Amino acid sequence: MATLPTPATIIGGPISPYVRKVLAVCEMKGVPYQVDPIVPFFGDDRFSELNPLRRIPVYIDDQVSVSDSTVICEYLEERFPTPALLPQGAAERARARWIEEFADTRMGDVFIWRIFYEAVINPFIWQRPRDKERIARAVADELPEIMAHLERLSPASGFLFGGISIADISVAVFFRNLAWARVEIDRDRWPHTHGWVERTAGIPALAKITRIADTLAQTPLPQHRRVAAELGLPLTDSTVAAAAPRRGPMTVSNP
Ligand SMILES: N[C@@H](CCC(=O)N[C@@H](CS)C(=O)NCC(=O)O)C(=O)O
Repeated sequence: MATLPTPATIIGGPISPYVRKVLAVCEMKGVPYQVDPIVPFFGDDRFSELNPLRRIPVYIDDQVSVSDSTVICEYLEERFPTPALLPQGAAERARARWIEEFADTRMGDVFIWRIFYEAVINPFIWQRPRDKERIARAVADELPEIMAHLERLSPASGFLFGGISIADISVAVFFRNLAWARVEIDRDRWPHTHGWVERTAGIPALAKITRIADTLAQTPLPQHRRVAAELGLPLTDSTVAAAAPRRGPMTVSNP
C-alpha cells in the first residue's frame, strides 16, 4: 500500500479514458486518492491555472501538481514502484511507452475526437446535433487501420509483457468510450484484440472504475458528483467545476 500524508487529488471524471487510466493505476498501486469528477470543458479559472491546456486529468499530491495521464502514471511508477506497471529492461520499457503513446494520440484522435465527441460530447455538452454520417465515416475509414495495428500487437493470451502493464491499460480504456458511442468492434475480424481488451478490462482495478464510469455515462451532468459519491468514488470537498462549458486552447475545433 502506497502512503501519502493526504490522499492525492485527481481532477477529471472517469468517463475520460485518460482519467480511467490514472485511476486504475492508483487502484493497482494502492495510492489513496479523491476525485473532483468534472467533465471536460467545465473547469473554472482555477482549473486553467492548474492546467493551462484545460485538459483532464490533473493530479495533485503533497509534492506535485501535474497533468497528462502519461506524465502522471510515470510519476506514480517512480514514486510507488510496486507493483511495477512498466516491464523490465530498456527495450521493453520503450515498447510499452510507445504503445501507450500510440493509444493516447492516434486512438485518442479517432475513438475520442472523431467518434465519441461526435456521438456524445456534441449533443450533450455543446447541444449540437450528432452527425451520424461523420461517425460512420470514421468507423469505416479510420478505425480499421488502428484495429489492424492492434491485432498485430495483441497477445493470443495474457498481456503484452507477461503481467499487466501500462501499455495494456492505455489501449483497453478507449474501447469503453467506443461502446458508449454505440460503436461495436467486429470480434471475428479482430479476435485477438477483442480477447486482449476484455482480459484487460476485467482486471479488478480497471473493472471497478469502469463500472462507475458506465453509470456516470448515463447520468445527467448536474448529478455526476452525487451519483459518483453514491457509487463509492472518494470525492474532493470542493470542485473546480464551472456552470457552463468553454473551449480550451487544445480543444480540437473540427474533429
Ligand atoms: N494527452 C492527454 C490527453 C487528455 C485529454 O485529451 N483529455 C480530454 C478528455 S478525454 C480533455 O480534457 N479535453 C478537453 C479539451 O481538449 O479541451 C493525457 O494523456 O492526459
